[in-house]
Amino acid sequence: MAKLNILEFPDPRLRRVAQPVDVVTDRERKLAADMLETMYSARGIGLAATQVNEGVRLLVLDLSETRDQPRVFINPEIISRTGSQTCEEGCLSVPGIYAEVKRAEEIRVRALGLDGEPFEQDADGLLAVCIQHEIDHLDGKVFVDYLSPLKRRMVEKKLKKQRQREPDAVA
Ligand code: GNR
Ligand code: NI
Repeated sequence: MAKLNILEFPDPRLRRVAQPVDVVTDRERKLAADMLETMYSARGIGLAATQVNEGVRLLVLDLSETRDQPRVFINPEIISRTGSQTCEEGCLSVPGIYAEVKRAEEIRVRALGLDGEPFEQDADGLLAVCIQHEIDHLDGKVFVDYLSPLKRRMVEKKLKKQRQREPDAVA
């Protein structure tokens, strides 16, 4: 396994729209393993391939306290959504920034597993938030896109200041 570099906002590569996986092969299994290692090392609860500069529709998650329940979604699609919830979100690509985002409360997701087999899963609460946040990454979106222009400018300023203080911070 290998730890991968995480792109940081406003890197334009975070804006690329990821392409569907055609056939699930060892390449996807290796990428998923490397992404999980990267996510655990950075103490995140999710990671999308876009964030590690891979243009495929693959995301990994682990919301367990014990950090031993990895989940992988390939070509994920939200097939239904109901209600709304507001959650304070963070993002490994926007370090040190937290802001409230409104999203669907309950979703049903269809995806392929690492075995290439399709499955469907219902999600609510933080799991639903995380899946929506990761699918946004695959579509080239970052959570700060939901903030007002003023708040987004404040985020960009804060990130610039942070980077001046620690110019070579590597995750
Ligand atoms: O680690 C993460 N925590 C988090 C908290 C609230 C809402 C969404 C997230 S996802 C984030 C990891 C990440 O950046 N995934 O893309
Ligand atoms: Ni993120």
